[in-house]
Amino acid sequence: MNTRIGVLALLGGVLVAAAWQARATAEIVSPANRATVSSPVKLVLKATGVEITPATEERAGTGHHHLFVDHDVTVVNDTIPRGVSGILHLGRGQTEFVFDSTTTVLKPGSHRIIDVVADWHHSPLKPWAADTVTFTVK
Ligand SMILES: [Cu+2]
Repeated sequence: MNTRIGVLALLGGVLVAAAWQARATAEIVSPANRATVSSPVKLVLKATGVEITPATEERAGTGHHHLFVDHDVTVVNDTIPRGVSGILHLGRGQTEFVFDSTTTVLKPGSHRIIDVVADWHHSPLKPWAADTVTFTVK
């Protein structure tokens, strides 16, 4: 392959990757924004334009949910860190998460959860596929 075609193919690949990511959306279906809920809180997530898979699935078009629980999001071009309190990788491809004594109990009061879909590198899709809800636990 000559160099010029190689460069064009590479650019084409980058554009294709960006195109699928641009169609991806994320939504926190439940709890509803500003809802008052009881513990244990069950979070239900939805995504469109991206296949939610385990983080071990290393291919374009896939990603997994990340939850920032009462935690600000990390820098836009950075990968989402692991082992940080308040940042959860749903790396098995989960689309539901229950906050209970086996995970994290949400104390009574106001909470904010931000869902961010990222690829197998744990890099947020570009543009971001993310959603935020604020709710109150009784
Ligand atoms: Cu991750």
